[in-house]
Amino acid sequence: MTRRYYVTTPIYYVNGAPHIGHAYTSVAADVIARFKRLAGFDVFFLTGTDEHGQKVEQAAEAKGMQPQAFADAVATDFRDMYDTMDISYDDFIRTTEPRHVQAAQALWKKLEENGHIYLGAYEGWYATRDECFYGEEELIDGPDGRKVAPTGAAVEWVKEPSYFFNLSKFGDRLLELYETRPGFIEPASRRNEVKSFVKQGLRDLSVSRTSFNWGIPVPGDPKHVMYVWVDALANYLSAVGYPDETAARWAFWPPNLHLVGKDILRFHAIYWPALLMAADLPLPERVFSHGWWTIEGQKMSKSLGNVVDPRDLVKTFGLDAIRFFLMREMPFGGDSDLSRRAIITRMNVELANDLGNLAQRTLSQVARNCDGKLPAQGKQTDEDRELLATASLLPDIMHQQIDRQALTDALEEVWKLIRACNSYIDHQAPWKLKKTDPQRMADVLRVLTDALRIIATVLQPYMPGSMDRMLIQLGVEEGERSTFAALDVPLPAGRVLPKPEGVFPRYEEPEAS
Ligand code: ME8
Repeated sequence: MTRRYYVTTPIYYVNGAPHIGHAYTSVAADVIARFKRLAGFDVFFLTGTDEHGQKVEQAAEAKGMQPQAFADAVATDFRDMYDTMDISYDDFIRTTEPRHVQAAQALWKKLEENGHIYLGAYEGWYATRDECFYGEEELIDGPDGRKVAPTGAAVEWVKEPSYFFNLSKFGDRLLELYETRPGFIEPASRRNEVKSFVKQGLRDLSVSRTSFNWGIPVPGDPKHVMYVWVDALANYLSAVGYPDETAARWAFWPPNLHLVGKDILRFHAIYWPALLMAADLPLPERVFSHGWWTIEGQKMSKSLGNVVDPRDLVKTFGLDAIRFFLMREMPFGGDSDLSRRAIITRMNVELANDLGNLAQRTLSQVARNCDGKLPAQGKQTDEDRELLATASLLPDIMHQQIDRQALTDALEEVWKLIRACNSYIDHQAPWKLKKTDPQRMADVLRVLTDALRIIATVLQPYMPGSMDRMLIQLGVEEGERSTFAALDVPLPAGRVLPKPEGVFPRYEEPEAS
């Protein structure tokens, strides 16, 4: 039986251009999706755009555009960013698509049928920037003394007829969920925040709005549009064919992983499972919330003018350097800072020096001293065996880390091996063996090319383009690198390798003029 894996990113608001925060979550999900594919899973990787709601409507208005035309333009820009970042998504869902509108309405009807929706009136605070209702007690003092949301977003007092979802009835079931399936929310520190929020008691959730109409009409009462978060969360269902449980993709339900930023954990760890329980649907396996990027020490914001477009970074530093930096710099789950200096350091130390030089030294010696042909696997010393044993364990160790979303630890594991290979090459000094013991030289170079093959194979999810180039130089053909299982078959000796070329050049700062 094929094992399935369903991973999602948030669907991003189309109120503005894509930035590095969006790219980050998507690259992380991409690494996971690519890794699971290599491990032989049938993967469904979903991403997309969140196009309804007041925030998008206002952004369109500010540009003097109709919301749909505006959403079309920004969604296209997101896809362009995804192409640049080489994100291997299987589906890109837009909440204005008919398939999504139908699914969201079907979910609504199911909730209604099950007696979880009632008509009332909402009176309270709303932050359009967060598209979130806040209780009075959650508000804090803003810089000008006015009350603002805990996120700093402006709030307004809203009073309008509204449908409600009886969320308050789900508190105990949610707490039971967190107790019985601790892995449902990761990391643990955030699980505790969610638990204490739920323990304080949940209010019913306002799930429709009447003061604007850029949204999905409530079935049977089109004066109301669905609250944008109920609409948005339903995307995870619509993309797999809900409510048609005979749809081929329905086999992927429930998702194995919702990857989100910490800003939207509440929606995914509280509202979402409650809505699914209310609709009698199986729950996702896990919600993982990662940390926050600041830019050169500052919060990224339009008003500070420091919003980073990942495409600009790619132009300067190259795609894989940026993908690597994003995954390496931020301990997955923690917060981190994006700075030019830090990118250059990672590129020069870890990519150019550690990995790039290892490959270059090994391959240039094969080219020069082995006639450009892959040496045969020879007689192995204890040192050889130790290095190769560490290498062959790598895919499994990393797989366990990837399943815990420990994407940074998994990289660290590879770098341990890269450093071990560098010590090995220094210690064995194959360039000296050339004269004294050419057979041993060939054996050493073969140990290194075998270790490098594993290194480059497991790094493909992080840096697909560069690892492709490295694997080609190592003489590894496509079918020999598309699954971890292929690693069990040694490459034939004597294979002619292409001329080696550096994969990771050092980054030199352009001279200041
Ligand atoms: O919240 N650092 O969309 P959104 C790290 N439409 N990640 C960041 C980031 C930063 N500085 N800034 C943004 C929404 N992100 C809803 C989601 S899902 C059913 C609906 C990433 O456009 C992070 O993943 O505001 C965060 O959760 C997401 O972008 C918010 O994107």
